[in-house]
Amino acid sequence: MVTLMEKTATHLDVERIRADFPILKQKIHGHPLAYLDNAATTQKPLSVIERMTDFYMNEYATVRRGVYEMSARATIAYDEVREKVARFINAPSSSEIVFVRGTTEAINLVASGYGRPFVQAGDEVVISAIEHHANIVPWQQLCQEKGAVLKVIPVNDDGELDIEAYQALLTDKTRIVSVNHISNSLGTINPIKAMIDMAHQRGIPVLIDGAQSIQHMPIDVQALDCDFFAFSSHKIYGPTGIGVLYAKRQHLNAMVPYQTGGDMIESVTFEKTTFAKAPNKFEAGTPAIAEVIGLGAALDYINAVGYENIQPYEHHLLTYATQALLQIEGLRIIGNAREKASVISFVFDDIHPHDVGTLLDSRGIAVRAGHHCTQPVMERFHVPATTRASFSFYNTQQEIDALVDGLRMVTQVFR
Ligand code: 7TS
Repeated sequence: MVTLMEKTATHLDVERIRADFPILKQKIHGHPLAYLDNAATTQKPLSVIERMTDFYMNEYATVRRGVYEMSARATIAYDEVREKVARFINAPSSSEIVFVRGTTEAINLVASGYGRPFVQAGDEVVISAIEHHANIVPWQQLCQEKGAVLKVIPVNDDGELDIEAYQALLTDKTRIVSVNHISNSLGTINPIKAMIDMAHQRGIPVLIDGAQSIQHMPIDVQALDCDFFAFSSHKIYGPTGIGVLYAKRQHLNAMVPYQTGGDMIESVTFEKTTFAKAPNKFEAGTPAIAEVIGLGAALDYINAVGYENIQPYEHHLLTYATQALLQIEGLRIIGNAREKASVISFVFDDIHPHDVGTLLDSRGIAVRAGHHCTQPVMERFHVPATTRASFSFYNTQQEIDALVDGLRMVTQVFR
């Protein structure tokens, strides 16, 4: 299917983009849907939906196992997506791309596969104060098991990491640094290139949790020189149940398998098993075949729209929304970093975020209210929860106007 979009260097035709996303046309409680929860998950363009449907209708078969034609074709299509992912993030080789269920599984894989052999008692793991639970708990568990120490980079009142403090946290005992590229609850874009360079000066590998950056900006893992990069397909307009771990080959070779079973072996006897090479070593069991195909279609879609068009437009939405929200009496934005993605968390000191979210929903506006799986961030900013609006390139200024009107109603109802 040819997607309906217009690509020019400076202009994004949002109405034509929206035509690619059938779900956006609906009404919720009688109001046009304003889907502003893109940091949680993104909607799917027709090209992704139709590619997966077509695959199931005409091409579906298992991969890497069958001798028959359909399996061979499915395997080729599947392997092509691994190549496509490698090109998308500029990985040197598709053998450095491991398919996983999502960012959460990617981080767990590294905490287990890298952490078990290389982190010992007394060693240190560095994360930041603004991580998603997916980039806290696996490391905390590892540290507990090993008697290692979890160190946390502090964050200032604007939501920016304290880079001097970070540098001071890096020691001869640090075995890995694991930080997000963009905070899901504050929108902060972290200076990851500088952070990676600082860690590398001491020979420390760095994992970048790219769950939030992948939908907003081009990623070049070679330019970043990160050791690991993790993201989820569902946050870049692809299906759920599939994600990517990029890892440098030397790490993949040194890491131990995370799960064992079919597809990840070279040979098995009752006495001994030898493992396949990466990436297969880390992909036990029948993979999420149609989801991989869908991810490939999503990457094609983003390439066609172009980050060069997405970035300025989303930045415009961020600026427009920030200015408009600050006009609302009593509204406080949590997270005022100089470098921000199109994610805005806010609170009213006298109205609970769940009430805000519920009232907005009654007007068809979908936002997230809660701790956003970042409880330590809520504690740091002394709020129980926030309301979060997060914008994609398919959102419009009118939807932000609807959000602002909705919030004015909220303040009238609750005051
Ligand atoms: N890391 C970050 C920075 C995230 O934002 C998320 C999901 C994850 C990891 C986990 O990704 P998953 O695909 O494995 O679940 N963040 C959110 C969110 O902000 N609202 O819902 C999910």
